[in-house]
Amino acid sequence: MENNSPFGFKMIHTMRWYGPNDPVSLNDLRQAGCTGVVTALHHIPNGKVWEIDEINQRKNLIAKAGMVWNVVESVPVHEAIKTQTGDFGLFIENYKQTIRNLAACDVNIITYNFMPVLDWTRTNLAYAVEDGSKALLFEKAAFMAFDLFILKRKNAEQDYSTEEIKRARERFEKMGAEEKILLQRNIIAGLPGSEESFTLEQFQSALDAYHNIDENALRKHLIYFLQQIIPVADELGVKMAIHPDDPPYSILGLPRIVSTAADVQALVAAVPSLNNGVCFCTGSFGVRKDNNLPGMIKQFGDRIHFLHLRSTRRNEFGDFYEDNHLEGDADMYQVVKTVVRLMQDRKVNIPMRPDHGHQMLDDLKKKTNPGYSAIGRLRGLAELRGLEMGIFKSM
Ligand code: DNO
Repeated sequence: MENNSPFGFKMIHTMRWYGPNDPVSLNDLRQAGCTGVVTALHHIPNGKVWEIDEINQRKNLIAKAGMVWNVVESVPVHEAIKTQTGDFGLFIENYKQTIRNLAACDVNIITYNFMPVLDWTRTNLAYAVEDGSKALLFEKAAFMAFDLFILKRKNAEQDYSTEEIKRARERFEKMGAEEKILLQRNIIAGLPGSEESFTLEQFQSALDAYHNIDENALRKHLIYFLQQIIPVADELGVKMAIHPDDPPYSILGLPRIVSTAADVQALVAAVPSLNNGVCFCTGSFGVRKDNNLPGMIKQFGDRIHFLHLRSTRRNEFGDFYEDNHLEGDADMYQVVKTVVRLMQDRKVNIPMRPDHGHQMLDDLKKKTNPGYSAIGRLRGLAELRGLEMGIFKSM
């Protein structure tokens, strides 16, 4: 999409679509103002090759709806690759083949993550915001209560202060039976897009697989994976975009290695190719005060291949909820301004999606994928597009 005017490069507006079973239709996305779609072949088991036929079918479905499949989110990384156990060599070969097949169909940006066991984690998927809409919440006390008193993870208390344990206990004692079940389900039964779902026993053994894997070991495994796949991406012009940890710190004693600028820098230093890139998620990175979002966009600008724009609001207890896209702790004006400048410098249009959205208006009556209802995301996209245009025109 070349454009020769001095300020010609704009974000490509997309939304995530979970495929034909998504309650939000492709036509809904189109009407919300999307030109692009972000999707994955969720029906293919983790670790298997995505065949060209399947990829083309999905691509054609999107084209028929008048849009383009811009980004894959995600080609999941099998746990065996993260732990370097079992058939991990085979899973890496399969991953390479999936990259080749996607490239053959002209789908050239691939998002993935390297979070052990769990993808994104929240404790409450229907947190009542004062305007009557519902948001996603990570409540530290509830999370600790799950860890300490429901999962009863060995040595979990070593990860928390005495004060935190007291808060967790008080929180747990106030929970009814139903709330406990819901909390457990929210954490381990798999949020939309995460490819795994566990019972409590399965979950414990998945955690046990990381018994001997600390941050250094996990980072080595990720770097090994990158050394294997990035040459394939280089050969085919595919951009790999790693998604940061959400939340961006260790949970449940698991190592996490994509939470800060220093984490990303370590990956860049090990595998410098620009195809070793980032899905810059302002919602995930933004939970940490020490992550300077515009600064990180400048630092890693040449390898940001995809943007998740959303803003969280944190408190002093370590809780955060997903605020409206232009509110919360992320300075979205500075973020979008930095992105607009970056795109002109790089002469590229970077795909973005309004990440998540409140369940609101008519969607409150519907069964929706948490975070992925139509109207909340439509609001987010509309606000972000407006912000972008305002910045763009005043430059
Ligand atoms: C949550 C999403 C994540 C993301 C993966 C990328 O809403 O941002 O599930 O897709 O971590 O692999």
